[in-house]
Amino acid sequence: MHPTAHVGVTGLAVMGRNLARNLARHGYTVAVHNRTPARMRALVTDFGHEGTFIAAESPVEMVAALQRPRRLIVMVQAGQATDDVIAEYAPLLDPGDVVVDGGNAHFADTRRREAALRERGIHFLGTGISGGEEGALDGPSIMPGGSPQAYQLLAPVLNDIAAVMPDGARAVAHLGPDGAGHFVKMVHNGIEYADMQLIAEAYHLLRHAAGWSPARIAEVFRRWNAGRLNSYLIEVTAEVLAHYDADSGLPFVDVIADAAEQKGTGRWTVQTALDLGIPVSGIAEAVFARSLSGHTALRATGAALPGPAPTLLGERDAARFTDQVEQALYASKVISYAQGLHQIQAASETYGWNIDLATVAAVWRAGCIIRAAFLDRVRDAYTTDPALPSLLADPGFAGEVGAAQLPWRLAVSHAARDGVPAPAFAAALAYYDSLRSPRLPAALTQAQRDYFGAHTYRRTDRPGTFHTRWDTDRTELKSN
Ligand code: NBP
Repeated sequence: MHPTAHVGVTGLAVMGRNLARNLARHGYTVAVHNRTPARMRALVTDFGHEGTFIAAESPVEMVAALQRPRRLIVMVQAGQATDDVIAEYAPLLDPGDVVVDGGNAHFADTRRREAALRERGIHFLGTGISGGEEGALDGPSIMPGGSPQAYQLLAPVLNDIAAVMPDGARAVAHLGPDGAGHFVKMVHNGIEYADMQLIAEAYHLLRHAAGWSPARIAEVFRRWNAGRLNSYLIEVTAEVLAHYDADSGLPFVDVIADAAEQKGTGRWTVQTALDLGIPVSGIAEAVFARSLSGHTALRATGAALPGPAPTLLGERDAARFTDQVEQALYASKVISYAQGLHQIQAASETYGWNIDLATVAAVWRAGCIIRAAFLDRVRDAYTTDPALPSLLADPGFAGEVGAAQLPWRLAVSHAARDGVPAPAFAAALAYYDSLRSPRLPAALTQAQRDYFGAHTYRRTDRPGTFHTRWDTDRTELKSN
């Protein structure tokens, strides 16, 4: 086999197949391989007319087909499958070749794989790809992490196939070394969970409070989509809510079982945030809400628990409430981005990645699931001050969230009063109030810890670490 392929793609399920087609449509000669060859053959048969594919029946054929330095994109299931594929290819590759893992790998795995391949002189680019199968075909948001040399080898290719951003730039940028790209993609997914949960809570509140049909609420989302909430997820929500089930004639959302599933990246975001000590309560509530929804037996038991009698708002009050919900949704969305970006900032410091948050916000503006108009402003905030300690430290966002606080509080209190669960709205508001509180009850918590565990405490009036002998009321200075 002549080495004529510019790039190879192995793993041709929905993502790999569409990414290979995207590459071929951009004029690249693409060598394609899949463990089960039928998938590879189907791709060449069905889409061969879209560009130049080289059918590789084995990893050996794949490697032989690639121009040097070889560029191999792995698009298989995250976890063991990715390790298996790397183990299969690594002995066949040469120093200077580059392996791109485009799957949803855990960033710790990416760090491990990058280090192992570096030992052999092989570059490794751990690359988050967002946008689902449609994005993979038409232009995803691409979040690569690896050495600058590895990125340089792939940059022109990734640039060609990435989504086009509103200002004409491409939704791809080198985010940092080893696990940086997959970490950013993981947090992207965590924010996606929060975004979706907040939207779901807004819908649920409107349905309960106003008694409106899903189709009428779809109109509200359409209107919101023309304003500051403009985003792919709000657009999708309007489409879904306006959709009727062809069989039953019922609103589509009413015939779907209310048990949400998850693949794991949201959970990883929360687990990692716990390890880093970063509060991502909005994202965590979204993950927990999905989990709780799936506990069918538990929910059946809970169905008998008492709650308040629901109240239905009249038209004028419902219109006012809709505005409150919009404000609550926007403010809570800003909080979940603030939390996610804080997590990226913390990981960047821990792992020495030097991630630029303006660049992160920029590559999320197109192609990916959380693409939203307001990301232009998030990018601008971090361009103005790359060391911004929080999105809420930006005067523009602080002003908007502050202006939304009263309606936000009214929406959350309405939910509590009427017994409609709105955990992500409430968590976001509690985070906001915690940030602005001059004193938190953590002082009491620390005193309790010292009481039962001699865990010591610091004082507000003098330096040092202290322990109080609570039986004798004697305070000891433990360290300065
Ligand atoms: P899947 O995640 O469903 O993986 C299926 C692919 O992995 C098939 O090509 C399969 O080969 C291959 N594979 C497996 Br499973 N075990 C293997 C092994 N031991 N050796 C070689 N190949 C193996 O595919 P996907 O949904 O296209 O996603 C691909 C990657 O992209 C995943 O990491 C996913 O997390 C990520 N991702 C997916 C989406 C999405 O919307 N689906 C979005 C963003 C990122 P076979 O055909 O022989 O079984």
